[in-house]
Amino acid sequence: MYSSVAEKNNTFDDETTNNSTTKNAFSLAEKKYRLKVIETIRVDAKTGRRRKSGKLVEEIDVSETIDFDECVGHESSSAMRVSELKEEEKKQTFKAKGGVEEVAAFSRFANAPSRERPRVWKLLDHPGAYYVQNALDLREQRELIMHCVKILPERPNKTNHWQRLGKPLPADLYRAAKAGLYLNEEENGWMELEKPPKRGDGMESRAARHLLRKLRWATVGAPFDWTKRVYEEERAPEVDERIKRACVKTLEIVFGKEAAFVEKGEDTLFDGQVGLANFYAPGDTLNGHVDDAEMNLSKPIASLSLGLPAIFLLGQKSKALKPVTALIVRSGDAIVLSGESRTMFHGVPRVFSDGETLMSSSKTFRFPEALESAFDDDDDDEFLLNFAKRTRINLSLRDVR
Ligand SMILES: O=C(O)CCC(=O)C(=O)O
Repeated sequence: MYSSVAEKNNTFDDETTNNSTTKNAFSLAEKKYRLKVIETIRVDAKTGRRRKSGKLVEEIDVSETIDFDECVGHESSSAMRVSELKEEEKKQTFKAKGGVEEVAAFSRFANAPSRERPRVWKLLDHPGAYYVQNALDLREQRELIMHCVKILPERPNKTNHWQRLGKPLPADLYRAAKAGLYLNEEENGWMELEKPPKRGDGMESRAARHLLRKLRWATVGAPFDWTKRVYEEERAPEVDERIKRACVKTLEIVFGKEAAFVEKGEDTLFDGQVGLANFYAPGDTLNGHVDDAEMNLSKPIASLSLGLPAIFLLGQKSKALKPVTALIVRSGDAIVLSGESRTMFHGVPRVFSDGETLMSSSKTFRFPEALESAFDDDDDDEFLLNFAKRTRINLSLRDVR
């Protein structure tokens, strides 16, 4: 039930000290928010036999998560809106990065309705980490979703399917899924079936629609070798301009348009040569890990959320350490990890389905209605929207040099 969208070699659930294994702060937080499905049992009155009668989703307590949609206008204990910081704090925050540019970056969005304007939150317990609300407008979100679903599963980008099959899927997974085609493994192509497949004949798992639903990750730019934990730079295709623009825009919102990311005395601009798209179905998880395979850890990571809402956990440099902050991440928002936070543990213990309600907090999580209306009425957009409403996509871009 709980599949890991991207298997990270550096993930482990417990930390062992003095021969005793103790649950650490990060694993406990993951456990708290994971989807737990309880099987309900019915006892047959006549025979006394116990039968599985259904499934229930256990409620989780989200009272300790930070939901930025509820933070507007007041401070939360561990997050602070950058534009609301006092002047003195602002100077400290942007010491090497130039508060002036930050203000300029905001002024570019001054004409947008306030609900759609980007807002930057500084995560006080994780130095260098920022949450950017409304980093992407609706048009950008739709375009990126379209790119992730139609283009990223294609060669030369690596995917979980390529890794599992030892070779790439035939071209045009999206078109094949839309047309209801099936994988013909012998000819490495797509084929039509005259009759719908029978249950258990193995063909269901070869349906292009099934394969699209089971897409879990795709590389952006240079593919990552999960075994050796290195980027295969010699095979590097260019990062798509749309993805690069969206990530650079996010970094500009946080650090300012002209900002050089001054770390360790070097002036270096973000280049964003490699990235990853993660695709999550509701209930999928990404285990806690640190993104430490890049050569240059002084550069920030921009990480964009699209589609379904989720819980993102940000811990410390060891899984044992507190605090671990739980954020509700929504479509169009972004997380920036820079400085100290760049090597802090993070993960995704929960992705919500569209319309999922938590009775205890009277909260309903949704695929955003406004985003739905950014899709057209034609066949193509309808298919895409249908997929997007059942998926969370995370797009991240980083520097390896
Ligand atoms: O899905 C997310 O928000 C986090 C993704 C992530 O941590 C990663 O790809 O390394």
